[in-house]
Amino acid sequence: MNEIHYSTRRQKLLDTLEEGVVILSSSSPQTRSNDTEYSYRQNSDFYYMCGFEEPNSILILLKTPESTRSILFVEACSAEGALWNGACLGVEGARERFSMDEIHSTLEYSGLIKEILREHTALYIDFLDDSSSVKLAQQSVKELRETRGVKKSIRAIHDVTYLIRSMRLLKSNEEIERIKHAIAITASAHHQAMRECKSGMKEFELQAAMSYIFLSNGATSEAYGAIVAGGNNANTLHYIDNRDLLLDGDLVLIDAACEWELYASDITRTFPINGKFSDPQRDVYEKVLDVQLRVIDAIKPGVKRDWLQQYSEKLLCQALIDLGILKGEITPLLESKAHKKYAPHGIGHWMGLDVHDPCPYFDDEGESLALSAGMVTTIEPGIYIRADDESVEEKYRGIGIRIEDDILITDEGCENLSSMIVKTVEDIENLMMNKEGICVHLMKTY
Ligand SMILES: [Mn+2]
Repeated sequence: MNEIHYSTRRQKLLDTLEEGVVILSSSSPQTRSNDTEYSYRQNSDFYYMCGFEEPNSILILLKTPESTRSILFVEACSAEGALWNGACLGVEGARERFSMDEIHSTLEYSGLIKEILREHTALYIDFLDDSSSVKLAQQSVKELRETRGVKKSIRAIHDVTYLIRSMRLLKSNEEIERIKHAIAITASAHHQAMRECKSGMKEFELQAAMSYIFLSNGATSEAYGAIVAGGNNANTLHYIDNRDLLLDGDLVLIDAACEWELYASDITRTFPINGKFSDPQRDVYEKVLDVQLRVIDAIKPGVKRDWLQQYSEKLLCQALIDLGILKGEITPLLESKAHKKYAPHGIGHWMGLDVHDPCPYFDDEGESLALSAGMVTTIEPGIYIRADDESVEEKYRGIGIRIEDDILITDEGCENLSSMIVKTVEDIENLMMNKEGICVHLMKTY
């Protein structure tokens, strides 16, 4: 992504405003414990508008009836900071790299924001932004209100995230390339987990095998905390302990994926620990896979998200009836939401800069959003039967299965961006038996 990308986005955002001041802050470094920090991750909305990855930075966009202006405030470099934390770009470095109208040191922000706010009537912020940049702006608004002779004053505060996240719904080709790259690395990692899996291993050993592939291919991070859930652990939807033994005869559900240059992937595969599905496992697995394939098949521009959800629930409910897990007619079962006991979560979510991209799911009229080309959604049906559920035949108890792929909506319909990751019973068993099969080798990207 180059500078034109970001300046086009800024212009597009400003085009939707009559006039006003937009303030966006970078993420703040987060303490993990005492004086150690989590690895830094830039605020996605901030990054989307300027591509700047350092902390302690602020982006201001201005619009008057006559003109627009973009101003970036960056941390000034110091020899002390460089010694401990490495060099930052600094004002001069940022001016060389980024095409903003103005770039200043963050130290100049408090003085400049007051001068800026006295020329405007509307302020656009992230309501959850509790950084000093917003607090200083609010303080300035108050001071200006108490100052005689100021011609304009801020009369409205708006949420800027809705505007940005509506833009984030439609991915550019460059964004899709980053998502594809994340998926390619994640594909290698899932295949490696299938190859290395043996009964008697610990869940975290599979996680480690995948992390090795993420890191050795240059992925900056996992896109989210990996779920490696053997046996009945798969029935805890957000299981992240990953410390149990993997047992012969059980399945393992792995929901894990990496982030590439701030863009996420999100993939789940479920496979037999010993390499061979038992008959009951295969029965449930093929039902989930069939639902997933049918839902993906239905994806095309114009289809509404809530229709997709209802369609998937209908298919899952029918699958549960076919398996004998639910008994009765589909219509009353759907109405009473009986299927939710075994298929409790949604069919998917937007994905992009965030693994759960916070883009709108409804339009301005409150209608469920219709899919259009350039959107990326996960499709991830699952069936979960707890080990202690005595209302279900014993052979199915303890089985938890989810299959998740990342889908790009195209003009013609859709493209499964993660279709290279094996998921039929035959392909999984072949890969686990031959350790080769359909094999995506480690890519050298460095
Ligand atoms: Mn997901």
